[in-house]
Amino acid sequence: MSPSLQALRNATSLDALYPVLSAQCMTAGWHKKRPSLWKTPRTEFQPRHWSYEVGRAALDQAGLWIGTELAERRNLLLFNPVGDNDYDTVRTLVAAYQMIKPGEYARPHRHTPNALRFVLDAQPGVFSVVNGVQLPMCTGDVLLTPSDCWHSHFNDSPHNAYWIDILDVPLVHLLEPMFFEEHPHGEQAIEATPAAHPFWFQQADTAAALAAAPNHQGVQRHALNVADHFATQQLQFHQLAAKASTGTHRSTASRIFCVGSGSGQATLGDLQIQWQRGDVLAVPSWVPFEIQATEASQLFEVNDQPTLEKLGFYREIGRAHV
Ligand code: GTQ
Ligand code: FE2
Repeated sequence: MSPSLQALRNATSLDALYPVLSAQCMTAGWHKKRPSLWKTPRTEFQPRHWSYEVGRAALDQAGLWIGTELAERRNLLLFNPVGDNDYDTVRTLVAAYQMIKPGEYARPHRHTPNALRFVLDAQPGVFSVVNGVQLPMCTGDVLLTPSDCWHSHFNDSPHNAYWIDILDVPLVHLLEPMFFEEHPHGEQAIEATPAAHPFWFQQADTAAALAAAPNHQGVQRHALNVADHFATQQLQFHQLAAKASTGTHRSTASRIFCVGSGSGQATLGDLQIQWQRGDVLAVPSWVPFEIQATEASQLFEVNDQPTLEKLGFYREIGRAHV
């Protein structure tokens, strides 16, 4: 008989059994350290707010010493201060401010995580190149770089350009299908410069769609048509009239809001904050939240609702109109 079987047979009580089990990497389900099930969602992630004024000043300052040659990307990750996390913004998504200076080239690479950019400040001449297609980055635009697409960014304008990156890297960390590759030639040949593209959502089109959307007590919403390219994330704009509110809502999705224009306040769980243009709000899973506009405002939201829906885990309370 093996020594471990012998030790099991020799045990004369449950307490004597546990260390023998433990040596075999077995734990008695009735004797585990932590509960494995609980009544309603719990998250360690905190509701949070980041200021664009601060993020932009930090990127300007960093830009004195770090270039895209060395950094590949000059980005500032907005991490949630939970445990030793220094990357994830919410459980499945990371948000970052990125800046690129005139004449700089952020060299191409590709990765399994899906990425998107919401442009905060860019003059004509700033571009993302996605699989050889050159797409302009103008203020208020959203650009997709779906999983495994080559992407690089460059700035031929005379001013620094700023945007917010949102990626599902934390989801890829959880599920572990990470692949990353630098482009073999260090630059992408430009094969097309289209006037419209399914990866490019221009602010003028967004504004028109929002204006035509149903109005629910001063709130109009417009979802971007990304489902064919993005399996994990949903993207939508909210237009709030002055003094309008989203109403209180909670769901099992994690959400990131970027302020495109305007200003206001929000209640995110126990956190009360004031927001303005360019700021980022993080709403972890099951945190009740309400966003109120002081002046007419446009918010851009990215959430992981499609991931939860595909898995059958999406639940929500509140908000009749999505
Ligand atoms: O622009 O390719 O903020 O790959 C994080 C990872 C930006 C990018 C980020 C990235 C990028
Ligand atoms: Fe990237």
